[in-house]
Amino acid sequence: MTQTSTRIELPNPLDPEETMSRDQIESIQLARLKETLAYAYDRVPLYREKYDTAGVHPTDLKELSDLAKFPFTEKEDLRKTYPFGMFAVPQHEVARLHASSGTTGRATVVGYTQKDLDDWAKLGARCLRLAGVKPGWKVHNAYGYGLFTGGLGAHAAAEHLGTTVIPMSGGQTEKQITLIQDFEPDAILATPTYLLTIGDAMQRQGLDPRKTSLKTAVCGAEPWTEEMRHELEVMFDLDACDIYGLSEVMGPGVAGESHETKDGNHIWEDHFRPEIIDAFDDTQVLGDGQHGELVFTALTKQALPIIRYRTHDLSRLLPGTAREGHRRMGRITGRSDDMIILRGVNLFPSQIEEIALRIPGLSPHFQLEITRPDRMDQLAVRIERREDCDSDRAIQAGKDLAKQIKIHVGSSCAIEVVVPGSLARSSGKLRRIYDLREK
Ligand code: DLL
Repeated sequence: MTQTSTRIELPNPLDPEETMSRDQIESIQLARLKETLAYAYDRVPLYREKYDTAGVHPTDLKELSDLAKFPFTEKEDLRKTYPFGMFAVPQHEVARLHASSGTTGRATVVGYTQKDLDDWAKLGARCLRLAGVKPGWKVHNAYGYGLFTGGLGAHAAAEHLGTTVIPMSGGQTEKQITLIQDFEPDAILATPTYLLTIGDAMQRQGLDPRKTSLKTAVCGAEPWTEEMRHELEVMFDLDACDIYGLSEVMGPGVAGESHETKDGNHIWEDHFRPEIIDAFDDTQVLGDGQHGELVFTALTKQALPIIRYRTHDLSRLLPGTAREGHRRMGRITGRSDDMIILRGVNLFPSQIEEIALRIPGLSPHFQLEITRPDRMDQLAVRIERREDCDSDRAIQAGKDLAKQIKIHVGSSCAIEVVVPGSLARSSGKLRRIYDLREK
């Protein structure tokens, strides 16, 4: 059977909450916050203990700013109560579990009631719609399926929007390429570094990623820069938009970016109340526009209420644009626990990505290695040259990179420009930092 090429424009209405004014959203937030605090206090012993110890009670919340009186929740709280100690509903009401493996310590387990799953799908769909994905499109989902929230979270979002989902999952790059060519998807959902891996593998096979059917990519789950957006957009000739989320707060879809404005993720504030705190002095809640650590309170979650969760993601809050009532978050510069402190200078992998991609001849494939010979921290940047850059030009590009890092970050480092294809490729969230210092 041959397919007709004419596409029917399917209805694609916004949720009414998407167009609410700031005042309307804040009044919803206040009502939901009151309910959430009381709900968590009544049902989760850890919240009750924390609030009793701090001398606060849910009824102390009279206005939104009173939220600052309540203690934070940390990943450690979920670990201490592993696996289900922070759940607020009996197990038979939990429709699904996810978990993050975490690099250290125990996994953190998160749970969802059916209503939580429905809300998650709805919010994820809002993100995809905002990114330009349309009902009726074919969507290739290359986020990993399984305990990671990326695969199933993005899957439900795409279904909710009314697309045809191709549940490819992460990895098996050759197969990804075959499916992209044979099924001709309109959009792809993948981490930015994995999309890069796919494009790179296509080029090595002599295929032109610009000739695929892909029009839109929705990328998230790891920090990426405007320079990387440009790289991916040129590589595939598509629009690449951001999507943000984290398991403890929900999963992908807490916030999403508009393909029209491409100016950062809008947080769905009818379901989440964000705050920015000073990452080094957590008693300070910062104003909009100021840089600090993102903290989220989920306003509607049943199975795992989460109040003032410290994300350790560094960003800032900005006024809404494409969805005026919902604030945006500035691009995440990094995680406070991913920050390399190099001889007193703070450095994030995203800064290296930004600088390197402005230097002709250097590719986005790089790793950072930190060592401590003679009790002095040393940073080495290992980066691949591009195919069209010969080794002489690569030497100069390496020197340029060292110079730019010195100027913009303030630290000196060793640069090794290596041949294309020699560094490990991403199949999901890419590990950039190799810290070889003895702990
Ligand atoms: O990564 C959820 C997700 C899946 C988001 C797919 C987007 C797309 P976790 O595994 O719990 O959940 O990791 C959450 O990933 O705290 C950030 O540090 C990072 N992160 C997620 N999205 C972005 C993004 C998923 N757009 C952690 N930009 C978060 C930068 C991101 N970092």
